[in-house]
Amino acid sequence: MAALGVTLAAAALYAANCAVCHGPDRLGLTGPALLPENLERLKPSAALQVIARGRMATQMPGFGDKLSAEQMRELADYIYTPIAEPRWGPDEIRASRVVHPPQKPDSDRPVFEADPLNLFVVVETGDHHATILDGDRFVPLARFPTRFALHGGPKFSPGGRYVYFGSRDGWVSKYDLYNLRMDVEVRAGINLRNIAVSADGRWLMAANYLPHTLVALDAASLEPVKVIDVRDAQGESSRVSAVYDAAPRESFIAALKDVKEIWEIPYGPNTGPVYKGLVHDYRTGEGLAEQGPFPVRVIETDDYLDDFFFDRGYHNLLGASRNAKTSEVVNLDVRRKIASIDLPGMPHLASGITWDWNGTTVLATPNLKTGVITVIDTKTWKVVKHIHTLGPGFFLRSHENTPYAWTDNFNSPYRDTLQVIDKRSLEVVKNLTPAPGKTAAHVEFTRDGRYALVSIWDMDGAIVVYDAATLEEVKRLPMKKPSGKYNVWNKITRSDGTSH
Ligand code: DHE
Repeated sequence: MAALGVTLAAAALYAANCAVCHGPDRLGLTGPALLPENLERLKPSAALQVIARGRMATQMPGFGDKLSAEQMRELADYIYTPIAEPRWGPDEIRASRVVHPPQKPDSDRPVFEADPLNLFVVVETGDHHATILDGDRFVPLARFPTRFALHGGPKFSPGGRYVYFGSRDGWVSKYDLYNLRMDVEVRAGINLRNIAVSADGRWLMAANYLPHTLVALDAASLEPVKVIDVRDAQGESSRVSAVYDAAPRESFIAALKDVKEIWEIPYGPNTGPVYKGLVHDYRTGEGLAEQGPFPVRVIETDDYLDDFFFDRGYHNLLGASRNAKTSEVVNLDVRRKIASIDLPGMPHLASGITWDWNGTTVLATPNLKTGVITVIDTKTWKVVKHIHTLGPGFFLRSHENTPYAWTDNFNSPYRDTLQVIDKRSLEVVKNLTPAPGKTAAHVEFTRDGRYALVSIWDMDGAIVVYDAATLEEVKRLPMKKPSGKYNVWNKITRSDGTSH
């Protein structure tokens, strides 16, 4: 009874102080959602600090002089209390859509002089903004607010005119790079992992942790086309860890967190979406055709696989589980495991890259728990080398026109130091510390591969531009905790050295 009383008191405190921004149901409004699933990355003690002092560079005020210490603790406990899985179906998604009308008629050509294919989209997580950078002169062309806490790489339309962002809170935003303006936004979920855009630019698929859905949107209007309830044949539902566009296969591939399945969802002209309106239950028929638009082909796996890397042709994927020490190679054509690789360091396969080496193609991946870059032959699926680094890293990047791959030591005391690996000798050839004491991570090259742009992850941070051949710094642009940066050309041409 006492516990119920405390919860009721906390609910009242929440309604009086928080609901106006975070929503009466805690699903988020102008402020982010306050649910255990959305707060996974924030310790309760840190949440208490935010309630007391507010959050810098956001509209979150501090309540330290309004509420007692006890009331703030009750509130902090309350926001970590689970709620029944919220309903977020086609109606809620459609109702959330925000269209930003243009100030003047849109141009179908870029409104600036810079090369539209050598732009960088820089995500600044410090104050939830994005900067559009001219990749030849390294000058910002625009800076605009984004939704709270973007995650995963932004995705581009095939010609590079539009860029799409996904936020951890479920928002999908479409930005027009030619007219430098936000076009339309929609909330596809409550807790979203990432988004993928089909190779033909017609569809966008959003992967959600909450609810357990994949949401197909029309990429032009961001109207929902289909909400797929994610369950295995036994009815067990699953969070979706990530969704990828497998362009050569004309399909989306989804990694599932809680069931031992990989899902392939074709969107091409033969098996893809014939627009028949919304279909909610994909398991209504035996064949793909009966499933309506975006049918699901299920591949059963031996383990839970929630992080993927695809070979160049998208015939095979390497899948890792956050819990296992072994990764599985799954052939998507025969739809079964063809090899397993011992990878105990928790590989971060989403950051893997490939290059040609000694007559074969190798895949290299950082590891989140061990200070090695693992290099794997994609013909034999055998480990070629473990390249030892200063500490566990997060991202790995290169470009066709450079002999070097760059990695970080994000999860270690050496997080301020980047390491440059020679792709021929598979040796570390240089350490770079652009801002001592501040995390340096995530590299992206210009479209010609001449320059490498590095993020300094700090409120008083920067993008540091290096000459990719001499490894000398050429420019430094102040930014607010820039996380990733994404070059239009490298993305739309699916450069081997970058994420897709
Ligand atoms: Fe990410 C991409 C998963 C934590 C920054 N991250 C991805 C992708 C996956 C993934 C599957 C590829 C999807 C895509 O780009 O479309 N990330 C995970 C996790 O499972 C993990 C470890 C825990 C979690 O809670 O999500 C995780 N990621 C982080 C962070 O803590 C980072 C460093 C800071 C942040 O802003 O959240 C972070 N992840 C990124 C970035 C990318 C990313 C910047 C895009 C990389 C790219 O170059 O494409």
